[in-house]
Amino acid sequence: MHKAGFVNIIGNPNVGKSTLMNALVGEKLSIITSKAQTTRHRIFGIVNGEDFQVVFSDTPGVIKPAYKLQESMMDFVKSAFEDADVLVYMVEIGEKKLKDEAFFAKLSKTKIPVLLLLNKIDTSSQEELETQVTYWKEELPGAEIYPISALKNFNVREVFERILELLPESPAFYPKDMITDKPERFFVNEAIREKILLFYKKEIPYSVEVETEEFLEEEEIIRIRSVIMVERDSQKGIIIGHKGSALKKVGVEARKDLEAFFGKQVHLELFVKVNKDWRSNDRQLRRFGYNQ
Ligand code: GDP
Ligand code: K
Ligand code: MG
Repeated sequence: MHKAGFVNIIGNPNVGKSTLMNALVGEKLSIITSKAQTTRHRIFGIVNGEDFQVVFSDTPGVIKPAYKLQESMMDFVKSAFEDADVLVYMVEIGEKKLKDEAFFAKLSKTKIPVLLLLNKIDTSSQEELETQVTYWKEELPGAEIYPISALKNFNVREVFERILELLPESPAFYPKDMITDKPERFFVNEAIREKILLFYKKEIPYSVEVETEEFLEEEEIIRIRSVIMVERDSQKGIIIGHKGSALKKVGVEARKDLEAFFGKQVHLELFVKVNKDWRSNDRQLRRFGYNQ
């Protein structure tokens, strides 16, 4: 018997959804930072076995959209609700229910099995954990609760085993050597965006999009040219930094990650361009893959 299906990971920003997906897949598919809105797209992470294929979806955290980019981020979350065989609803220890009431109501009513993962238990006491489990049992009586630590890989295997039990009998949906739906350039863009999230303050990371114009794989080396798009001239200066030092740091650190990810030497060239108000422009958003 062969099992296959879709498992969608949803929850508030920063609870550890991307950390969990990477742990399950065993690859750094999703970028991770301590900032909300690190994940902007819906990303598949596929775990293949001889008699199973589990297609995990990492999604952006649930927020109330303030501009068009965030609206399409929330469309990714909505669609994650509809096509799942299992829903993984992640909360972190200490957190109360979703800020979006409508979303939470939908979660309470769904016919899809829900696994409620209580994450970051490495940071809590036994007493606090027990209080939280009691709380969530009352809030979401239909869900199965698993205390986990995605970061320390605690109880992740158990969750995976339970998911396998819940999956329907089905042939595989994707080739068995496929681990993601995203092309190579997507991971280049994301590696660069992760460094921008890490190294720059305030609104800078939220005003940035990255586009890879060239990805040339040669025998010994991959040659990459990417453009960092900002909304205003002042932001361009900040990204570049004094004598280019800030941009250089982004390049060096992103290159290290990409060499590990592709298992090959990487040459990375970065440019900065101003693309006015791209976050509010439908045509630009489509170009960057946000409108489905
Ligand atoms: P997402 O926004 O839900 O995708 O969350 P991320 O996976 O990006 O993680 C947000 C932050 O929480 C990062 O700093 C992670 O390192 C941290 N984090 C994730 N899982 C755990 C965990 O199990 N324990 C602890 N202590 N931190 C975690
Ligand atoms: K995050
Ligand atoms: Mg994420």
